[in-house]
Amino acid sequence: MHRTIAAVMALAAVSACHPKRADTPAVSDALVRLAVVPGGPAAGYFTLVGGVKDDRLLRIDSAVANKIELHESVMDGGVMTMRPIAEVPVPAGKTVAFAPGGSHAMLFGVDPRITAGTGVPLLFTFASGAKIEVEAKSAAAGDDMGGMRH
Ligand SMILES: [Cu+2]
Repeated sequence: MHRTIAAVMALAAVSACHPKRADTPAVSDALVRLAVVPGGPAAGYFTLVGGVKDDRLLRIDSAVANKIELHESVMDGGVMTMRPIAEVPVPAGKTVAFAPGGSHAMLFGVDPRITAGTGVPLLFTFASGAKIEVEAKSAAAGDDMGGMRH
């Protein structure tokens, strides 16, 4: 619990250094759904809101995951499957949601110390050069999305 509070305070301090927030896209509602099977890939969901200019999300990194891929869900012959996407357009002022059933981030090799409630630090890198760090909530595979609070 104390670690979570410290992380939130650290993020607040980082945010305070960048008052011109509308210049860059914003990231909110970040949630990492942990794998049902320990060691399996976790799924990341979040909402992007474009800044004053069009931008593109290029990648997401985390100190607690070996690799993070951006995926989109597509229908292929009547079967829902997913495929990697190289980048995500974030038009100025538009909201882009990464949500269950649609686009998501896939986290591979998540640190086993990450459990529901510990939180997951994510660093979003955009084509403009903007880097936005957020602390995603971590939830167990079975947790109801309706229980998400912020
Ligand atoms: Cu995926």
